[in-house]
Amino acid sequence: MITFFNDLHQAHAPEFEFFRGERVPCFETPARAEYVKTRLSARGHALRAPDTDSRAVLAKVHAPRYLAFLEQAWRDWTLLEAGNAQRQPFPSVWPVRSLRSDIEPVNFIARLGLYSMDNGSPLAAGTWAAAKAGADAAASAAALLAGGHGNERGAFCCSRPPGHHAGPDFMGGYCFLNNAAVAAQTLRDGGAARVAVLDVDYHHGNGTQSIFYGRADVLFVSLHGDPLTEYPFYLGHADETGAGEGAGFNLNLPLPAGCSTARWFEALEQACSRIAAYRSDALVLSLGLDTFAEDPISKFALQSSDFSRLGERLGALGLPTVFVLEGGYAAAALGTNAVNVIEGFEGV
Ligand code: SP5
Ligand code: ZN
Repeated sequence: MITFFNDLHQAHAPEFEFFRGERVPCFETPARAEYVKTRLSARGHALRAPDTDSRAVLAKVHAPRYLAFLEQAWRDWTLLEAGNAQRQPFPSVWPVRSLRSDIEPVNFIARLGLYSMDNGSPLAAGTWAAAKAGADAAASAAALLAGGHGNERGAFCCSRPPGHHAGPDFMGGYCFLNNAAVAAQTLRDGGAARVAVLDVDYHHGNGTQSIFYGRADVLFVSLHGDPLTEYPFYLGHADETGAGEGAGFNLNLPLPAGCSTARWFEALEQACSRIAAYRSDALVLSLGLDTFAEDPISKFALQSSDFSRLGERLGALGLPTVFVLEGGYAAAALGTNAVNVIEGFEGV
């Protein structure tokens, strides 16, 4: 499968995140994408540099003031104080209920809080460059399929940081730019009347859901750990079905942490039925691999062979499909698991 990959992902390499009040090494590391790249090459899949600028599409799925903040964030941070180049900024205050989010403060940390859902999205010098290259990779994969030339039925965006927690105007959960939303919007702009997004990451794709919640032209379907106990906690319940024109075009299938793989595949079947009934022209798969049994931060039990089965089931939908890498923190297993999905899809 043609894969879009950009070395610029390595520029996003923050050192620390917070866990139980302690600074710990980041789970979301550059090695993740490198393991996937290595396995793709070993299996003979073509790697291409992104060839589509996502800027115009980004403006359709994210708020201008958020994009402006993110692009300049590291520069603003380091201009504050010389020592900041060696320090990671973290938000410490957020405009929750009854506080105003319409006025952007001047203070950097206050702006960072305004544009964050958590303190779990560490920024580094190359965050914008990496995230923008990833969005370009998502746009490139979607443009390849939207063109309808050639015989490609699938395309893979192998990028990081991930994207599905990033909402219209905020970062969160290691995510900055919503690559799946970029892919879906690119497919729409390329002529697909209806696009389905299926999110199989362990964590609910709150950002993608929010971006498309009021729209009928993009169906969002997600299977994930129940938000009552699992991140992102504040979205992802079964009663979230869409709003306004988007009513009926959002389907959440929360599953208990620790549930069996059989139960996971039953939910996948429900997801696929809904997608088939929607009769979309294309599919975007938010491919989180943190459903793997050995994932260090998640609690589902999929084995490497189950990722082949996932790919086979997606292939049976018969839709042009853009695969977008999301989470997955058992880094050394990501290559095998990602390639199993795409080869299952291709019927290899
Ligand atoms: C893209 C993606 O998968 N983002 C996930 C962000 C999760 N951040 C919160 C992690 C909370 C982890 N709790 C760990 C328990 C480990 N024993
Ligand atoms: Zn995840």
